[in-house]
Amino acid sequence: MIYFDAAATTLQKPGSVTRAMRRAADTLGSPGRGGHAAAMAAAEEAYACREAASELFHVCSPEQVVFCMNATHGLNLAIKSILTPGMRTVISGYEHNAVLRPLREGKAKLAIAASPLFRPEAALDAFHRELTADTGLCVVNHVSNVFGFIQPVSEIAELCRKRRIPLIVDASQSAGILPLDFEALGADFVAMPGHKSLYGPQGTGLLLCARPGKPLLEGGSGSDSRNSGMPSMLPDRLEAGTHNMPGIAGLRQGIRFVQSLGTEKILRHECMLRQRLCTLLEDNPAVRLYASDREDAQTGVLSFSLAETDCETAAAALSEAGIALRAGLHCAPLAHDTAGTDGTLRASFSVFNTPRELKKLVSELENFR
Ligand code: ALA
Repeated sequence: MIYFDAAATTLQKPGSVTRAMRRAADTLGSPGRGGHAAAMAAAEEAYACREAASELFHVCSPEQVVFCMNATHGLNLAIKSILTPGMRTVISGYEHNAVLRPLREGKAKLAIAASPLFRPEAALDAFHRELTADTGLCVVNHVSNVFGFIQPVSEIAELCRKRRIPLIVDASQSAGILPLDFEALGADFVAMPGHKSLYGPQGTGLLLCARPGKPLLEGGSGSDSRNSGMPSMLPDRLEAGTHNMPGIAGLRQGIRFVQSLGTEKILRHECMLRQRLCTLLEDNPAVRLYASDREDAQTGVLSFSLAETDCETAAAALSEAGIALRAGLHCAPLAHDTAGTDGTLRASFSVFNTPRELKKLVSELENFR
């Protein structure tokens, strides 16, 4: 199979990830649950993963790195830690349902800082306008999962800091691809999955926390057990229940893999594939590309549509031909509304994809001319 769906999940993982998961399943107990060798080894592994993440994302202390099941879990934790009903909440026009649904459930008063695709300056202007004095929260994704649009998150964060508005960043599509400096950003929370560009397994995610936050789950933490409430300190406060140690061990190796390559090289490779695919598809009049010429505005994610064929039908045909792409709304209807699309085909790459694989996709798309 040719796999171009890294924005959903990276399928090819470094060998070190799967080896670490196997070793963890065979040897690790649970951190904080017992003083025996297996529990101690688990505590060391979990701490080493927090350390690796805090190094990669410039988090002051490894304790501020909270393990989650995925970015959705982290975003729910973050949003529910800050949001109160009726709170004016500013979001970009490219947010995912992982942001929209908890905000709606929490009765946020939504204000959308909408801007055209691949125009970071316009995005910043929209946030400038919308981040009014009565705003209680701002949530923004670093990169749109549908279009790979890189939002000016540092500048938005600066606005939020100046206006004293709490900020949550959804780094689902940027963690492992773009540099991310948590301390410099000054966000309250940054959520990310482990299973996309950090090359960890499904069932892992991280929430970087600048404040203790409110637990979504209460239960055993392996600490402060006489306390009838959750401990006040991180990470225990937000990590009730037994940890996913095979996942955490795999994620640690995924982070090490990203560190060994460097995000700059990873981004360059994925953008090179996206640009080559654009060039190769230029001759096909049935294809409409959603792409930017600006290097600072798009990652290696490319959405496109076909003149005569609906995207789900095309994705099914491509799947038959052995090519995996995601089609439809990508759980982000707002992004499509903002960009004026009603579903797209999306090719998204990882470091394991090669230019040779693009040719097969281009040739299959000839069938839709
Ligand atoms: N949000 C993920 C995607 O874009 C799952 O496919």
